Amino acid sequence: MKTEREPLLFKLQGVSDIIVCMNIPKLYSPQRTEKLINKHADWIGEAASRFHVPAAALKAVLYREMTGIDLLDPLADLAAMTGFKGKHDSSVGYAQIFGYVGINAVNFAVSQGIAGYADFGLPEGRVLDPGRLEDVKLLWRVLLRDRKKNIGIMALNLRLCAQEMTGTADFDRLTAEELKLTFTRYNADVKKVTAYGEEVFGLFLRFGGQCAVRENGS
Ligand SMILES: [Ca+2]
Repeated sequence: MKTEREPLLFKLQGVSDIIVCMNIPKLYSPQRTEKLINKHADWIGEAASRFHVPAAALKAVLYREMTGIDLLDPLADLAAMTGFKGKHDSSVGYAQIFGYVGINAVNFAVSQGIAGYADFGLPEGRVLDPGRLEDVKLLWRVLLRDRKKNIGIMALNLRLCAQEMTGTADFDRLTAEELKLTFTRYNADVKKVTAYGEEVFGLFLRFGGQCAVRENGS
């Protein structure tokens, strides 16, 4: 016979555990997300053409990330902003990007001549360091405060994800499987396609995206 208050309550370590047990409402409904994606179509189109990433890929990731943001997500950002419990980074903004991830994405783009630090209001003259707290805070604030730059850095991160997973950042060459791997990498540091990768690929097709077809691995 079960005794009162166990086993669940004894497992609860704090607020974060309680939150896991609750169904937290989302910040953006699918309908509102679609509206915001349409509203920012110009920013998305600009990032797509400047950074050579299909607009459909940007819309797909944005849709998946935005519809996943719950009402408590801003609390994690507040903790990062104030340094609460030593926290200085969080997945932030429409595209839910961590500061250190943004640094890696921008560094990659700069190394390829695709973008410059000044494009994102960042200081020129030295390579940003994802292990340096001040640099992480700097990039994180850009991601938090500037939605257009958040979308731009998402595009650059997708380029880096493609490079890591497929050996090229040229989206015109990516097959369906390679796109799934690229989308997977946006969300997790794993080598096999996840449900997230499958889901975003489905969204990519829904937003009009196309993939390359290659035979014999050529
Ligand atoms: Ca977040």
